[in-house]
Amino acid sequence: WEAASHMPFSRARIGSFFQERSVLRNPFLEDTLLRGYLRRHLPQEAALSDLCAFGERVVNEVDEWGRECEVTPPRLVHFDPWGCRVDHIVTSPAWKRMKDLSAQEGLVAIGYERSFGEWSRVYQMSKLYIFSPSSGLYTCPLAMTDGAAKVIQSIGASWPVDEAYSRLTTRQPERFWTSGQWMTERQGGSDVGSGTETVAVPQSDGSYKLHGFKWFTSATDADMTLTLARVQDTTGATTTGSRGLSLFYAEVSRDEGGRLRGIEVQRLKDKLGTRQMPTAELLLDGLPAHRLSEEGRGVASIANMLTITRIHNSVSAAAAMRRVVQLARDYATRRSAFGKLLKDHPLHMQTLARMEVETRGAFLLVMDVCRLLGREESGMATQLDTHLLRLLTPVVKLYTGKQAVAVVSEGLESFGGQGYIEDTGLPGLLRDAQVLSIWEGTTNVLSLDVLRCVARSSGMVLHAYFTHVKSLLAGASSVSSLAPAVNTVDGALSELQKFVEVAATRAPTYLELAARDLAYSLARIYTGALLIDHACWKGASPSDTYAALRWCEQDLCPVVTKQAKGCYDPSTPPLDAALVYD
Ligand code: UCC
Ligand code: FAD
Repeated sequence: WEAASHMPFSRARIGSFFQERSVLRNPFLEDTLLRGYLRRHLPQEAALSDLCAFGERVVNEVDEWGRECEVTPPRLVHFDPWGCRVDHIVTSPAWKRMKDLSAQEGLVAIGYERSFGEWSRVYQMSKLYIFSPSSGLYTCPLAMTDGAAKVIQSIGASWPVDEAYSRLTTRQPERFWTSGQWMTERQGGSDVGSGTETVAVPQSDGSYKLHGFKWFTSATDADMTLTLARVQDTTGATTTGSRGLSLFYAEVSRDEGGRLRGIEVQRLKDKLGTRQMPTAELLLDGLPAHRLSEEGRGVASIANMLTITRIHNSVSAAAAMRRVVQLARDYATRRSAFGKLLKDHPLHMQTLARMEVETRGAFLLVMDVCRLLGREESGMATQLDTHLLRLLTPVVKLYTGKQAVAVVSEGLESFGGQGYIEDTGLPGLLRDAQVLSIWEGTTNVLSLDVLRCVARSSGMVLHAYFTHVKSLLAGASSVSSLAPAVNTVDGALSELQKFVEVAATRAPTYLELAARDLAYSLARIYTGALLIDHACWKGASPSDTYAALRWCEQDLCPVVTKQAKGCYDPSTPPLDAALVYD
């Protein structure tokens, strides 16, 4: 026994070294760029102190609830003990607390109260940005709730959706409703025009009953939903394609027997991530509904919802990057390897600095789109703002969705093996990031949306883009420390402009092949200009300049690089196919 007590390892002893964990601190105070951006654009004390207090709440209260949502995922109870079909989606107490918190904190309401005028959306999204990585994915129902409120507001919040609008945008927890967004069916989530089989049968009172099968419905514990269906005529016929789709509003309610009215929950999805949140397959069997759009205008009418949810998606993407960087840089002050702390290894710092640059770029791009949304909603938007908002919404969603996966993955690696261990909470960040490029439009589908809006505006959205980037650069022309970045962005912009002129004369397949690289080029150039612009602000720090310079070291205009290599020539599609199926 005497000898064993001096042994560092024995049955009762597992060694004296235990690694200190990384500590989450107030995400508002820890984020210099967020605070700088707000000091520049929204310096009102009321907003800043609310964000700071909310940051404390996130650390001290909410983060633990988010964890609880992750480890207590929802489950589906099909039958009650007596065999009656009930289809109860049982969620954790923490998930329910998130709903109350969301109302109290005004996470949707702020966007509609507009207390900060054109900056109200920036304020709201800053709050969601602080909340998102700790929210147990509650940001998903909030995104759809915000999107539904936006659709209702745009068509007019009168009967039958007046009550819904007031509930979606309230701060009173007991009145607060969330909304679903049921678009995807088995045949198509991207191509909803061809994929939607759900039919709407007109009722004598002017309402409808929906019959169909919705293949993915997230946060299915929602109180209401917006959805798409085809109106049947008196012979039972419907119009095919997108032109046959109309937009419907339905409440999720139960009859006296406790059964869902017109809905059966087929099953909950078994998902890679987003496990905190129920995602269900739903059979609609006579779901009572009201048509909100003109017949055949369903896709165009739900587009407002898509804009909002895509912006929320981008906020969550930037927030995931920020969270992993925040934790990784803290960890680097606690973990030693090869005789010194990780923070003192230049190569490790270079890795974290690259993540930081990506995160800063994503943040500024996201916030700029929120700024544009706020301007549009407060009646301040110029034609240029409106064009930019339309163009940049798919761009920011697709770019940040992809970058979130890359940055979060790198972030996990910076914890070594611990980054792979479930109960650190880190793997969940990566699993949840992976969905950001899939739902709300995949990367390719959104790249094609960029082409769609360019074509439908006869190039006006691109004109707005070029004009705005040039104006951002003009403000930096006399700042010598930024000259390399300004020159690079300026050069890339000219190349892009030439590409657009040439591409306009080519066959549609040419543009289709270039779509993703075009979207990336739009994202990188615009973000470069935003980083430069932010670095010119009088309150900026040398790190802001450094971030802009580093961002501009990458290929800012991949569409031109690839074009020069013949990547979009008519010969490539058959070669691509032959390669894939070799
Ligand atoms: O995934 C989902 C929910 C996930 C959970 C929520 C997470 C939120 C974030 C949380 C963060 C943690 S819901 C399912 C989402 N599904 C999609 O996003 C569908 C993806 N597919 C597309 O976006 C396609 O491009 C379609 C469905 C829009 C294509 O449909 P069409 O019918 O072929 O499109 P058309 O014919 O080109 O356009 C029809 C009309 C046109 O208007 P008009 O007729 O006036 O010319 C278009 O200009 O719709 C208009 N339109 C748009 N308008 C189409 N897309 C847009 C747009 N993005 N903005 C404005
Ligand atoms: P597909 O459309 O079959 O796409 C397959 C692949 O083909 C993709 O890579 C896509 O980019 C590519 N592709 C498709 N068309 C083209 C093209 N023209 N050119 C080039 N490439 C193309 N939906 C809802 O409606 N409501 C929800 O609440 C909801 N929640 C979800 C939750 C989760 C966790 C997930 C994973 C999905 C959810 N979805 C929801 C569905 C989601 O929106 C769709 O999965 C998504 O839009 C893609 O549709 P799809 O699955 O049919 O893929």
